[in-house]
Amino acid sequence: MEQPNGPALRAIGTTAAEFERDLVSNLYFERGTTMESASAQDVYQSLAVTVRDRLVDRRARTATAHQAANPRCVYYLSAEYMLGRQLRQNLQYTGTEEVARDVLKGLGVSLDEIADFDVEPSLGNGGLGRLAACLLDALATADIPAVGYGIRYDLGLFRQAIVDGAQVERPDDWAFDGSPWEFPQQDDRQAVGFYGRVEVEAGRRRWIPEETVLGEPSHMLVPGYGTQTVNIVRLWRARADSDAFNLADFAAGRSAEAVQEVLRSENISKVLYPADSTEFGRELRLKQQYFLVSCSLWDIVRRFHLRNSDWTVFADKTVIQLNDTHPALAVPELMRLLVDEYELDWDTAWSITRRTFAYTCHTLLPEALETWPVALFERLLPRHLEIVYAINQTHLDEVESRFPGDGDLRRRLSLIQEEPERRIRMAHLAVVGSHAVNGVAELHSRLLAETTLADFARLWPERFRNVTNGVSPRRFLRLANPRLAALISERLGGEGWLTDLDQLRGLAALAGDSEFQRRWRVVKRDNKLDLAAYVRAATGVVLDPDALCDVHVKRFHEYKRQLLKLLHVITLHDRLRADPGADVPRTVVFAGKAAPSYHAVKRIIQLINGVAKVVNADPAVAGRLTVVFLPDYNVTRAELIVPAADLSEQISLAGKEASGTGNMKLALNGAVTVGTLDGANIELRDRVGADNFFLFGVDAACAAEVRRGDYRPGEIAGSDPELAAALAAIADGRYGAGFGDVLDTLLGRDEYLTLADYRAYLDAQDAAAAAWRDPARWTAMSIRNTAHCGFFSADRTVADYRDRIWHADPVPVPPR
Ligand code: F55
Repeated sequence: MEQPNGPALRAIGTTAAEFERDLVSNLYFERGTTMESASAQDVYQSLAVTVRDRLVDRRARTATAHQAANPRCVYYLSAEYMLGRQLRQNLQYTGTEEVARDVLKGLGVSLDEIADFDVEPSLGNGGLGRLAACLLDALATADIPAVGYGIRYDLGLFRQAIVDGAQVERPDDWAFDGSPWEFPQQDDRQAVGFYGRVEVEAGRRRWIPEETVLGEPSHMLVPGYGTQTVNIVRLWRARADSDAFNLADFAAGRSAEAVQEVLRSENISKVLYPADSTEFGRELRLKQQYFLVSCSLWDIVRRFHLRNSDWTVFADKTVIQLNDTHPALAVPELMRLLVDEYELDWDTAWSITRRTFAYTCHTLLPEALETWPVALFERLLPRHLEIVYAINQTHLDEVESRFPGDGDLRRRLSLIQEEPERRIRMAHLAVVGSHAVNGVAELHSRLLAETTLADFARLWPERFRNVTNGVSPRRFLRLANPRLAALISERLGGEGWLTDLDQLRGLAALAGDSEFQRRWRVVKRDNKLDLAAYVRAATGVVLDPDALCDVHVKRFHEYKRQLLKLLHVITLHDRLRADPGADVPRTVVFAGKAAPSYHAVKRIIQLINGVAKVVNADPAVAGRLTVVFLPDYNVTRAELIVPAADLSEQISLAGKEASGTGNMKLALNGAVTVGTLDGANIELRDRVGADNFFLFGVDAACAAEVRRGDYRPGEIAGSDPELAAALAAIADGRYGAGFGDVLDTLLGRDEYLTLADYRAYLDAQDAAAAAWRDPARWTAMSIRNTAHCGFFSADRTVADYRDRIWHADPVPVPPR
């Protein structure tokens, strides 16, 4: 986008009159209607464009400033982004929320009603995708030149409905009613090749693809908070060539055949794969990965050439962060571009490539490390396979020279796994092709270097580092919890904390102040009323705003142990039937999606719904215990639940959760954590203080040891009467018949040590209940959680990436 110089542009202002003029004019010229006859959808679309336009001028100035400074740019490659709704964010970042509210009111419309038409693009599965969005927010806020690259899936992560207690997946056609935040760029399409063969031409190898698909970029604006910088996230959509439609077939009545080629091409960006953590091999997914990488690298190189001509400075101007291994094909693709297309010699190209890439790993689960069958890879990307082999050869030669004769080590470090079938190890490719490798929390980075990537850490210790995750305080406090944000700003004397989250420390002195505590509790209660209104409309369940709001919200996975929480609920149900004073009044909220093919956790969702039905209908516990499963957890739902939570469940088996980020969002909003020594929980506890955190459970070392020994879950169940009773209640069909399979996983292997941690978990919950009975004590804990969460700002995370990996300087954008 160019700086508007030439003919004068219509000025974009922030006064009510200017806002109203633009809104009405957008309604007229974009929607072809007037206020009198506009639908709510018309008003929403025009409002969105009116707000968006207020960022366009900043974007133009940002592009100009970047062009002039020729800085080092950060390119974030991610197959997933969970950006969340855009309207309120952009109103806030442009400072037009009040103006918009007043103007709409004057026109007889309520902003809150219109804002509900805003649809979140759910282009991710969970934490990894949301982290990408938080980092983009913090990058722009830090004035760092950055572009996020991703895929514009037509269908985002499935929408979850609960039918007869079970998860049902529905397509998420998020842009169905229009997508006002996007700028599609049909004139910037880029051809991507697949299949074909490698030809040798004058001694040079060149890939001749057999099939091409067009990548069409569409970008969304990523404004920084309190700054003029507006970066972009560029999402690629697959398009068939315009002559792919077979007119002859169509004319002959073969309409399905006529569109076959169009569909085959456009299928590439049709749907986000709903797998989280379990590896699965699908040709279309590999195609998606290459599609993302090929389009994005072409764009990165094009941008480089706008400002530079000499390849030797490429890595000084470019850093490409790989968000997990999904975009790791960028390593051989950059090599192919440099060697085959730009004719650099191999060693120069390899040095540039390594200096350009950095890789973030988000897991420890071996089953989540991506590998691709060599046969498939060879068919789809024959030249890339040759390049991977060549990289592997140099790599293994280095291993041999450093550790002569250690064949076993060579086998373990190879980019190719040989047994049971030959597969390419994408994590190894990413490590070998990068100058920096990071985990996402202290424990995770340590375990990566000690276990999953131990051989690499021995080979290149200098490449390994930690960058603990963080979350955007703008989205997860200011936007999600305006009441708490207002109270904080009032006490801290301004909004400086929004970009300097350590300032929250100033609240610690108020932790014991009874008037401040009262205000704090009013905010929490009001947030619970909002949640209750939503829950009632969505599920019919009525929540008590004075009950302890206990939340377990995140993707479903056995390691996250939703089942442990459910055993606690069942035990509470038993206890309360015998003694109504056995626990504090409590609402337990579950939310999260299960991968459609992950049968074991879909059964747990059914069991949760079975328990909820029985407990909520049991007069013996009415007003004491309520259980809800809130369907379709996404960023928007999180923004509703997180501000209302009192107790945050972070109960994964130690050593399994890489970091977690829900733990940070909840603590920031004053929820107290009950958690294990896993992921970033450890750092959270260190900061908020052991007194303000309910710790329980085996640690990672102990968990590994238990797993190695002969663990007998049946014996634990036999020796703990309350646990035995909970299991018996499930077996007896109290919560629905036929949950024997769930019991079998517990009493058989109990892979995630649910039974081993049960008693310690109940004790921690009893301690939490005791603290809740003393409102002054609880509120002080809650305030201290918020006060000591500054470290978990995504701004700190970005500062760490900048200092430890990117070495990219900010480029301030001058105001107009
Ligand atoms: C998505 C697709 C595939 Cl093929 C594999 C994994 C995923 C995915 O969504 N992973 C994910 O969300 N990982 C999470 O990343 C977070 C951000 O670093 C961590 O906080 C969290 O611990 C980790 O599980």
